Amino acid sequence: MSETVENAPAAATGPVRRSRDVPMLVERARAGDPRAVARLITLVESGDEVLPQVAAALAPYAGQAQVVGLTGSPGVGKSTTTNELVRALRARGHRVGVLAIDPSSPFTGGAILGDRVRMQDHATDPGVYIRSMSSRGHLGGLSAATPQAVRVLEGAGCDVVLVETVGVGQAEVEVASLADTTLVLLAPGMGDAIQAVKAGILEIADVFVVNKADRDGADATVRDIQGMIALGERGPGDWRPQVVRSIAARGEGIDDIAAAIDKHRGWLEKHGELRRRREARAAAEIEAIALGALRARIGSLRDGTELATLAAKVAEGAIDPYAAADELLAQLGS
Ligand SMILES: Nc1nc2c(ncn2[C@@H]2O[C@H](COP(=O)(O)OP(=O)(O)OP(=O)(O)O)[C@@H](O)[C@H]2O)c(=O)[nH]1
Ligand SMILES: [Mg+2]
Repeated sequence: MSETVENAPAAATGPVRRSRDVPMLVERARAGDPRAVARLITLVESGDEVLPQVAAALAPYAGQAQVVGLTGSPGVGKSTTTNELVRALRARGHRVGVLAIDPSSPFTGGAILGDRVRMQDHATDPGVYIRSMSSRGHLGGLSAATPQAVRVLEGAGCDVVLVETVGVGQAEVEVASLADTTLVLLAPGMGDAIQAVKAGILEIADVFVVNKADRDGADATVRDIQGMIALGERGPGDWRPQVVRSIAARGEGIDDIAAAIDKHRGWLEKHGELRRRREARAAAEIEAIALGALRARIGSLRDGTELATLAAKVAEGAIDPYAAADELLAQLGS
């Protein structure tokens, strides 16, 4: 495992060959072979037709890793922080998986992204898998692909999986909310705290990290966030989001971030929230897969004559569009 998982060769071609390969691939991934891990994630990322078999083979290993999401504006320091957290987790002896999700770029098959440069420190560490992922082509989108990639890393024996996403839109918020613990990174200035409220990422934050604390305005940003947290309604047993400062570029504050993650983990377990979050994650996953399948079937209807026939009827006023949509859905069920 002396390489990052992206460097492995492309998956073998031909669905029959791949389908026969699945149990063997999973076995190799279980044994810690980074090429097998890479191929499995590539299958997930590309929405390959053998995915149901991959998911079935990985099902027994579900829930074995702690999943930590890191989100925040572009350039706030997510990758730098991830890199440092990997170092801290390795020092504790954990096996670590990293998924850097890039929702804006098309399917890359693991091509080099800038992110990886900041994680090269761990490129030769056999206890670390690092993978950049983009899945615009995936059935069900990122919200379906990400948990499956997490399952691959769980199957490969990772104790902790760190998921980095750029927090700029709803899809990314969804991905971040799939984690057991979500870190929202902010930087001083730039009205970042206000942006966080607008983007709806405040609700998903378990821990706020004010990174780039070497810059002016860090105190004000911490105060802003604490003010917003104070306004939130919470019951006696509820989690109160933690606020931590860091200078990730110098490796400062990383222990505080790790301590906040541990504290949240303790709270999750004590209140049965870990199970609740994981069930919510599974529900979102099932929904995304089902909607993706439905969308694909509607797409194929669009290529056929059914939709054209219904459209002609609606256009000429013979039926209304709701009735037409009902008819279309009825055809999907048949
Ligand atoms: N001054 C200062 N710079 C930092 C700090 N942490 C990270 N940086 C720098 O900020 C820049 C962006 O860091 P990244 O870790 O790539 O940020 P990111 O959030 O992963 O960026 P994207 O993935 O592009 O959204 C790099 O030049 C880092 O060296 C910090 O604590 N202080
Ligand atoms: Mg990054």
